Amino acid sequence: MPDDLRKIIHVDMDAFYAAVERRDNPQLRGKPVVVGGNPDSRGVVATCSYEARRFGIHSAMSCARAYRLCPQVIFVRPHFEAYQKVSQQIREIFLQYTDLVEPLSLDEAFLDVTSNKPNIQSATWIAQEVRQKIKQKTNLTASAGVSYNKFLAKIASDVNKPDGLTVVTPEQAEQFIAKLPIRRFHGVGRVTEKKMQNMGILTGADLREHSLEELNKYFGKAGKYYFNIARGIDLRPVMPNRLRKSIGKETTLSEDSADLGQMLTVIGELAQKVAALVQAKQTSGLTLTLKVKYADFEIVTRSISCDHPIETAEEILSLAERLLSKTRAEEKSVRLLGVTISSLTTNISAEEVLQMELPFSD
Ligand code: DCP
Ligand code: MG
Repeated sequence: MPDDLRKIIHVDMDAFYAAVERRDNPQLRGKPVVVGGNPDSRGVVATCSYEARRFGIHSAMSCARAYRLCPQVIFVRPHFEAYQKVSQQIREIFLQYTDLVEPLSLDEAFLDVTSNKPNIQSATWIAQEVRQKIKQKTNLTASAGVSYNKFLAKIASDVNKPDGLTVVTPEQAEQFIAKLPIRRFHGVGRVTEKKMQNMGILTGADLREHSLEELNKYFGKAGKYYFNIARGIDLRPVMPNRLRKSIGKETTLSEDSADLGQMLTVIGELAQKVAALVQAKQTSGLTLTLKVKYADFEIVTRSISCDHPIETAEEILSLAERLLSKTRAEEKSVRLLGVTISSLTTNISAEEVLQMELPFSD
């Protein structure tokens, strides 16, 4: 298929956590709202309402800073189960149109509707239907971008946020990209942005003036990618079910053991590793699972779900210890132990997934 004949939609909920909180608590409507940690401690902003964004508040900023920018801001704690429910509801709507749905996080996904279940010609029409159905089902708004590849659809969905739709046709792509600041290009992180600025590359148009040889010279493998996206070429397919569902680690003991103390030491080390991964991915999870393989190779798992996100090594260890007591570890001796966090609360894997697909990262 020629590379400009696919029909790709990117759907992204507006101010997702904040919108859910506002829906469920009418007192928050029309007010600057931050969802996140505690402003008195070292909490960060997960997201905020558009009213709060007007004061310069944004995701990943410290709550303390958000408070300084807007003292009347209302801080609310997240309700992950509500977000997961909405995530499931919108997924069901997407699947009415195509099975080629690639979630990037709880609130956003790519859909390839080149061929689709209801046989609708216009991807723009589908995007409007999807947005309407989301509104009906969840009472929340989503924005969508429609184009012929992932790169353009994703950027397009941001253009008319909130509650907007943007279409970039193959004819419009060149102009659309020419005007884009390079930091909006996926795969351009801060380091690359600086490097490009030093070369006088500020927009898509500037990028396009550089030859493949030149870009290869400065950016190595990534040169080809930049060369292509400057021309609106992005052949990455929409990959269903790419969403990371869990983060875990396991280890085989150096010798089978029936010693609880030794098992807890191993679990403590696993807990440290899992907590570090969870933090690196800026996520957390609601469910902890302990896996035990006994010396006779029988495998059992025990799980526990919390009403708050599990993030720290200490909490992982203490939960895992409780789970271990529900196994026959001491009796049967153990060969392998594993610790996994699931029901992830955010999915910063959006970035991760995109980076994984790119030939480089910075
Ligand atoms: N999120 C988070 N920490 C971040 C970024 C996001 O916890 N650093 C969570 C909260 C967001 C959700 O993920 O509500 C979706 O992220 P988006 O980037 O899509 O942001 P929003 O949906 O909040 O706003 P927008 O309207 O800009 O999409
Ligand atoms: Mg969003």
